[in-house]
Amino acid sequence: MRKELVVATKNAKKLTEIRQLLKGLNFKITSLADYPDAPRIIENGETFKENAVKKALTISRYTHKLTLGEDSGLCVDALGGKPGIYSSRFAGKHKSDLQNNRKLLAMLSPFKGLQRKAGYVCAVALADGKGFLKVFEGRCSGYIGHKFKGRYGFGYDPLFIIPRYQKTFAQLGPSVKHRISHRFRALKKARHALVTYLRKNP
Ligand code: ITT
Repeated sequence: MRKELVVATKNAKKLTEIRQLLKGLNFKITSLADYPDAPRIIENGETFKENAVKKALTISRYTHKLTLGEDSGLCVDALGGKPGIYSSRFAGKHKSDLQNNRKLLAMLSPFKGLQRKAGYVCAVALADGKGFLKVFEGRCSGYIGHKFKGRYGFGYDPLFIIPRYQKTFAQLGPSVKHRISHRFRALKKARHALVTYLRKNP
């Protein structure tokens, strides 16, 4: 039987990306959708890494299974790193990606060109029933466009432009995003730890 890896997320689009990026590993990947009574995760860390560890620990303590916590977000230079760890609730609790993106565009309206530099950050933590194992981070830089472009991805992807392509992640789609994204970079490191874990815990 394949070992289970619980991804401690409620974000279906993030989960799809994680599943695609962990393809080929011999895990049955589940998520919080499979654990509707799991405890609420208190995301009160001050960094992406702290929040990723909180997600992994809270859920692994409940499921007693190997768990992956992922915390990610967009950091915009001109906004002093905002929205950062508050990326999913930038426009307020329960607001949509569209509302978050509109708020970002409004706040960046005085800024031009290189002043619109930004980076995505992704932290991935692993924990099992016995406790915390490891945490990894990946980053990806770009800048914020003036208009929504493209239909792939989620979150801030329609505004996040990759300089090398002069296109947004939402235009480039998964074939490019999954080769250079913050999530790809963090999961590439986590993949090694997962392979080792499988070897030691068959
Ligand atoms: P979980 O906590 O349940 O995993 P969440 O969406 O609240 O779901 P985060 O707290 O990690 O997750 O916030 C991530 C937000 O950062 C996400 O909702 C987007 O707004 C933004 N974000 C992160 N990665 C992104 C990506 O690859 N493309 C676009 N936006 C991204």
